[in-house]
Amino acid sequence: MAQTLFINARIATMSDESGYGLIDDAAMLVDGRNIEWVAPMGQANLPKNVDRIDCEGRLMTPGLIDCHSHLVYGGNRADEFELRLEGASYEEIARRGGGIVSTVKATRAASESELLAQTRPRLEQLLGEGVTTMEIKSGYGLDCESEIKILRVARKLGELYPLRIEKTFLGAHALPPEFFGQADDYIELICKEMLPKAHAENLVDAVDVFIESIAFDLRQAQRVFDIAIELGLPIKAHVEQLSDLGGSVMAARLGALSVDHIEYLKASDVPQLAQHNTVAVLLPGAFYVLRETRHPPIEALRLHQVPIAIATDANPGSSPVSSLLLIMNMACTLFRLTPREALRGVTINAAKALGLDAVVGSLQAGKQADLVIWDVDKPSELAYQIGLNPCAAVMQAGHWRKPLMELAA
Ligand code: DI6
Ligand code: FE
Repeated sequence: MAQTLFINARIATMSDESGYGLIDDAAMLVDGRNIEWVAPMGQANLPKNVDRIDCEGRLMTPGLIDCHSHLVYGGNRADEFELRLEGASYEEIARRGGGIVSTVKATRAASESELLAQTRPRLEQLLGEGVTTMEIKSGYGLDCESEIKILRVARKLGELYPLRIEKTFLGAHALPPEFFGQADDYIELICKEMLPKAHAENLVDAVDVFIESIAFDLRQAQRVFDIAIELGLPIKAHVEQLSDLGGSVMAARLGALSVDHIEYLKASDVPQLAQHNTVAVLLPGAFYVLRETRHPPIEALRLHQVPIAIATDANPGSSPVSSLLLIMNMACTLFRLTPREALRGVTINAAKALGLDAVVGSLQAGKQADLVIWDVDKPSELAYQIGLNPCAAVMQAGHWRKPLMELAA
């Protein structure tokens, strides 16, 4: 099996409890798909006759992980963006058939190959920034066939590009127009047909529900989660984004991998996340676009040592964002996360939010060799710069995705 030896790297291993796990002058051996060892240069026994990459002091981090996205959708909402800035309200736009319903229409109308073509540029942007694992949700189809179409496109992207895609079923994202006034009937359809069918096609790695006054209530969410748990699928939830319905506590008690958004989560409910090992996923892109002013309970999350992840929430309405580096900056500037928390949020804690932390998210022996080499000296530079992409090389599962020709010793 091919071996690659990295030397003279500053490695943010992200393998300790709360820091960067920084080794200033490090070597690392990759054997096949996995990391064999990581060690300070002075203590390493450097093998001969292997591919040797001199990082010349550059920073190496784990491959980045975007643990919450709605990347696959049809059309865009630029017109709505323009209308809103010209004074139209969200309700007016919705009445004119805009908003989420317009994305559902465009997504239903698009063929699988059209959806794929429309998603590629967004994914390629993320790949260019060193993303090696990506979660993609359904939720703009809202009927059996269209939800399955989105999940097939997500799977296809994972076959076409060298990255890992985690597929999340979010049939309970919004009420489709044809079910107006019949939310319980739509939930019934999800439980009886949509989710079981998608699962039978092996298209579901996790199940998500949007719990909110404009989406689904606790009782409806519980029905979907009951089926997910019956099928052995992990759950997660969009919760406390616009109001506090108690969705975070409910999802955590059911063992949710993550609760996402949580601007309206009460600090007094945070211990329940800690108790159930649930990750808090913060989405500063949606906070920014919606000009939200209420902050997630960051101090309480820190106090109770709840792992914090951050993600793009890439979607055409509230977060038309295809840059995880920008999200790191936003998390620091808008939520006052530290650069260290931001990097943990797109590596080890994002891996936890996907239940993949035994495999990816940090650079340590036995984990998959997903890594990025950056043209920077210090990890804080990744969150600090806006609009600069210092990604110099990417390896995924031991294969060069973006090779380091110029760095080869
Ligand atoms: N929360 C959001 O902000 C988006 N979905 C969700 O669950 C909005 C989706 C859209 O406007 O298209
Ligand atoms: Fe979302």
